[in-house]
Amino acid sequence: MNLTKDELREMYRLLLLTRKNDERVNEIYARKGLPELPHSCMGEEAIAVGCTYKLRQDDYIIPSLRARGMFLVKGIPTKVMMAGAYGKRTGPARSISTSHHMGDMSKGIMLGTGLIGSSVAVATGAALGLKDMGKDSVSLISFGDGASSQGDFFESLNLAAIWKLPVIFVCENNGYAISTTTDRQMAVENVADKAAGLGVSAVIVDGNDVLAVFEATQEAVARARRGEGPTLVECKTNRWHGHSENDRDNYRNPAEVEAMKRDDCVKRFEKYLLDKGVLTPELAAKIMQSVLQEIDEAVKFAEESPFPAPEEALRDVYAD
Ligand SMILES: Cc1ncc(C[n+]2csc(CCOP(=O)(O)OP(=O)(O)O)c2C)c(N)n1
Ligand SMILES: [Mg+2]
Repeated sequence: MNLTKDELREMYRLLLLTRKNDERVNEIYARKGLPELPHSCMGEEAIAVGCTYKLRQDDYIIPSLRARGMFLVKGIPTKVMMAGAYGKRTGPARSISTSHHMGDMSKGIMLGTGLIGSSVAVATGAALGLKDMGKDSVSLISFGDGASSQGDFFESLNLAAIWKLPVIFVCENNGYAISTTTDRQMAVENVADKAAGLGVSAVIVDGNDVLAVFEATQEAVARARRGEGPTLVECKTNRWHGHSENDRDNYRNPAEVEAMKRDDCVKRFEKYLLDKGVLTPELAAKIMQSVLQEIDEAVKFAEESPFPAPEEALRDVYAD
């Protein structure tokens, strides 16, 4: 593994920032409501951080609904994400887009959509464009197990395999599509099994292990840059909350959710770094303090920012 101690600590900070940001947004939503309905990524942070860490600025990503850490790794400021949750003018694209589907081409983030599965095709098209332009950049898309049963998924993987496109398909398999368990929406056990039938290399990793996700993705990226085509990285993970913060999650046994929380990807990485001596309790406390301060500042920024003016709604929608 090619990571320095500073890089490992930075990964830990990003994991913690993703977790604490999510916690804060959920808390504000529960207390006083927010224009944007939060879809918690708690339990799944290791995938977002692991698959995006060390990507280049000119690699293109489309994060899923539950991959908020990908924005942070790619350089979207916490305060911009927070302003998006508040629907403020300082949010992504003046908060015309939701903050979980935002795009910023200057950072290599393509705009996603709420249409499950559709972005898999967009990312594949981007990979075709990169290949045609002769670049060695890659396109990386994250999506859920539910999305892997949409037609877009099969068509995209099929073409990506035939044309050896530089695209990495990162599946966050959390076992649920809203309330539907994976065994009720697919007849094979793994999403990776679907890739095999389409000629796409696939690997299954523990999605709660940030380094396992990082290594598998880095390998996939290297293959893609060498012109060897697409890879599907299936990350097995857990969704701690309901589908969204207004989902009462009454279809799951609380004991099942409690068991998930015992395998906490942030705590697991923290323990690993402490055992290795990369982190000390003092340093961990310092990182925690700086993360909480960053989030406090983001909340202040979002609360003090103005709402967009109504007449701005159509700006950038139609060409002049
Ligand atoms: C085409 C389409 N069908 C249905 C929906 C409603 N919907 C939103 S999220 C979701 C489930 C997604 O499950 P999964 O892909 O496993 O992602 P997860 O929420 O578990 O991260 C559904 C059915 C949608 N947004 N788009
Ligand atoms: Mg799912």
